[in-house]
Amino acid sequence: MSTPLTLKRYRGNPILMPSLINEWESDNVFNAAVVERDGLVYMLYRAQGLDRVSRIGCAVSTDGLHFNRLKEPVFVPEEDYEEYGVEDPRVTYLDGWYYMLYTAFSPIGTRVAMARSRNLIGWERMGIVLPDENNKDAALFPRKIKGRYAMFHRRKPDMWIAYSDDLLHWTDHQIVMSPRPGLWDGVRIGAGGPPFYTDAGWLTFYHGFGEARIYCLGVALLDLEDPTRVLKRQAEPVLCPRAPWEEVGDVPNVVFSCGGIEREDEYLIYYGGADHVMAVARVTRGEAMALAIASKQDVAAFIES
Ligand code: BMA
Repeated sequence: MSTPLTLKRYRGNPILMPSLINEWESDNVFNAAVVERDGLVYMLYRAQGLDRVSRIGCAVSTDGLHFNRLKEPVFVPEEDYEEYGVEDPRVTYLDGWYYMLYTAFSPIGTRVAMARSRNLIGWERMGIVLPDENNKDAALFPRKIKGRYAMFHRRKPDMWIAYSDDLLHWTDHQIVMSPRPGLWDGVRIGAGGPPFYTDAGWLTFYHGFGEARIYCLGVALLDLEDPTRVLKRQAEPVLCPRAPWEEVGDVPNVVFSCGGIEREDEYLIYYGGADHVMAVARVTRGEAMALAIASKQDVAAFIES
């Protein structure tokens, strides 16, 4: 591919910052799931206050850029397995429900847990879905694959997929992508938000870091029927920390996405900057589909060689 795909930052970033008015979100607001529903954009963001416990707040917008927050968090730790916090929500709409996969953090470690909602405000717990293992970065696919639910998850240092008939029991675990030693994502990778369905494949944004521990975002296109078949994975990252609020914050040099939305002609990718604020960047559908063209060119070059 001649010009690598890159995300263009919105000039008005950051779009959400900690609020000194609400103690529970006075320290950091970051790593949000974002969903469009009936013309409104809902941002479900991870928030930390002085107690450093992660809770999930909700902010609503008509344009996806300017948000009004609810005063109280919509999801807070209640179970033993969430004692230290509920982190990094990723939300998928499927069959009339919004499903949230999140990291439940407690003295036993990090577990992938699930909750569901009809309206994005009231949530009911479904429990831990990947028991007995430290895991995170889970995201549910927005469609079933060959009749089964599918989700990304992360067994260090790789990005994995698993399948389920009932959303509660997950089997058939397989690696989707691994770090690429020597590149920006050479040490550890994990899913961004749920992948976007396109005719050419699952458009997948993910995070990764290399030896310098700079968290960047990358992009790949995965086969619709078997996402472990990587049709294209761009060598270059699509976004790396460069703005001051990406380089300096609670954890320096981090851009970390838990999801985005698709519009008629573009994708809006939301991300946390330095584990401290929320921001958004965009890429047009045309630019994103250059990945599909590049994957076909790779195949053609391979056949000719
Ligand atoms: C990961 C997660 C994210 C965080 C990132 C960078 O392990 O904890 O929530 O944004 O590290 O600190």
